[in-house]
Amino acid sequence: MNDVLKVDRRDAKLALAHIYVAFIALALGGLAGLLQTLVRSGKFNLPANISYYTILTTHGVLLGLVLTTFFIIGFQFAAVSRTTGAFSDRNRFWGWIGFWLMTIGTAVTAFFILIGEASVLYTFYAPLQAHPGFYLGLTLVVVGSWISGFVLFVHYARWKKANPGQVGPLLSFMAVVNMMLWLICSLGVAATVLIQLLPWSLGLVDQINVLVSRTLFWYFGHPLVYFWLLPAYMVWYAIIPKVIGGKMFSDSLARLSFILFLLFSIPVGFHHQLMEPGIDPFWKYVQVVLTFMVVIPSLMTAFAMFATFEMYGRSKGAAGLFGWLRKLPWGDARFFAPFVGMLFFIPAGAGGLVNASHQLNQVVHNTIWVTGHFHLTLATTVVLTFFGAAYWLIPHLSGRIMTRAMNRLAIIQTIVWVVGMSFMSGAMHFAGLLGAPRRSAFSTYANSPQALEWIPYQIAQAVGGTILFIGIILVLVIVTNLAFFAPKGETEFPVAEVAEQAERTPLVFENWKLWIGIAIILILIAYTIPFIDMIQNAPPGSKGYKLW
Ligand code: HAS
Ligand code: CU
Repeated sequence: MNDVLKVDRRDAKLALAHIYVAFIALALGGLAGLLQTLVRSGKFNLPANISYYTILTTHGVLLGLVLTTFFIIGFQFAAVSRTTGAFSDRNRFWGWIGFWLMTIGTAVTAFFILIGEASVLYTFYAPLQAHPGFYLGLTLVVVGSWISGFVLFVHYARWKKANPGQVGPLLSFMAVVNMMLWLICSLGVAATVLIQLLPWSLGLVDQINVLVSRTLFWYFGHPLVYFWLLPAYMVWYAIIPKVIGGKMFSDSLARLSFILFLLFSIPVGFHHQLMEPGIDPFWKYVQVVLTFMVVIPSLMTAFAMFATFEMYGRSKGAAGLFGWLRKLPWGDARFFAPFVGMLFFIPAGAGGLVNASHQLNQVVHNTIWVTGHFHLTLATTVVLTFFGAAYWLIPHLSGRIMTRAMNRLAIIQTIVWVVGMSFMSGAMHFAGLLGAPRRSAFSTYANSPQALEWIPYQIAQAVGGTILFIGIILVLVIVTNLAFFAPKGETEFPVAEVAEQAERTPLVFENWKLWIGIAIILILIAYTIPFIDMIQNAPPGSKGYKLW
């Protein structure tokens, strides 16, 4: 097997370019988030003419779509280059094309949001209608990401050809699965944007089938959240064991969980549409069952992480049920930040199960509980893992080292995040249970007693949001230091080995025809009949609304 220890310098540049854009998005999106929580506390008004919904759209697009996609693609380029060798010049060239398309697309989208022509939030739900430039910009982002995906596929195929009969390196395998997931699901958002939203916002047609567009969106939107999660799982499975000085529990289990994500992430979008009329309850039920199937690979991941930590702790002489906890390297930010992410995923995932249960969804849907849910999953579990990865990835790529002082700051950053998020997301969960809506600016709803009940929680959200903004400043300080100012030197790109007692990995995990075939069959089962129904029994379409 190739034993490439360093990411090629030219690949490093490509990866870093993506990561820079990601952190710029974090800075701007984080500022928007701070402003939102302040507005919603009722104690602060935005300066003249700036709408809450413009800020909210900026926040969701920059953090949910831009930060994630850029960080993930940059990280995956680095991980694949590290484990299967440098990209060819031609592939790297296409990688840059992908990068520029995504960057130009982001700039175009951001422009139309900021001039107030696209306050449609990050889900851009019809019948809210944005300027065509908003949809065009997003299309460029998606097309750019597809190109980057194909670069990975071609590179991986070349490695497989050169190493016949061998299992591909785990991190590269995982990156390939994640990009396949992304490719299959983003066809849905491409379809609604190109066939429905764009012609409608250009005025070529004046009505839109709202249910079809939301269905295509969620066909994409749910797997999207796993496109964010899987790179975090790459770090947990394949990198954290090495960071703590241990070994990976099982390579096969890691691959199996990724394949299960490929199969079950997509045919589940209806769990975002449980309250929507026009979908037969039977098909909602089918997709809820599949949603509970996609929980299994996360439970497997929890098991594997416990096993890894416990194996390591016991190898260091830990005794008792939880003695291994004391052996973990708590002072190492590369471990600490992702570990806290794992810890938060326990309540975050439990909240997801609540959401997916039809009757409970009636209580929480469209309330700020849901916002609380994804600030635990995405903005804590995934984001803290990305921060933890950045602490070695950026210096590895920039040829620098993380100083002890920066490591200490990163530990403080993690704690600040935990405190800020506990206030903010905790308050969101409680206020949501009391009925506080999501996606809405401050209002007392004519002083209705119910709305007045929410205010203390909204103040807690603003407190949390302010603390989180301090966390963002801290991480930006660290990242800037690691990219440009830290002492020069060699930083390891940690990649874990598998424990001796683990079984050999079977080749069946790379039978792509089989897995993609099953994924497509599941998608067809879950979507064909309800989709035909939506088109055949469609109510009159809707004109576009600009409510801001
Ligand atoms: Fe979700 C809404 C259901 C996971 C993100 N979700 C959202 C939205 C976002 C989002 C962004 O069914 C809002 C979309 C919008 O704008 O409308 N979600 C789920 C379920 C899961 C889930 C069942 N969500 C995620 C992840 C996200 C994410 C991951 C981002 C990264 N979600 C829903 C539903 C809705 C929803 C409904 C719609 C709500 C509505 O009405 O609108 C599951 O995948 C969760 C499974 C996870 C677990 C946890 C396993 C725990 C692990 C950690 C182990 C810890 C260790 C450390 C080892 C079961 C792996 C331990 C150490 C110690 C010492 C203790
Ligand atoms: Cu979902």
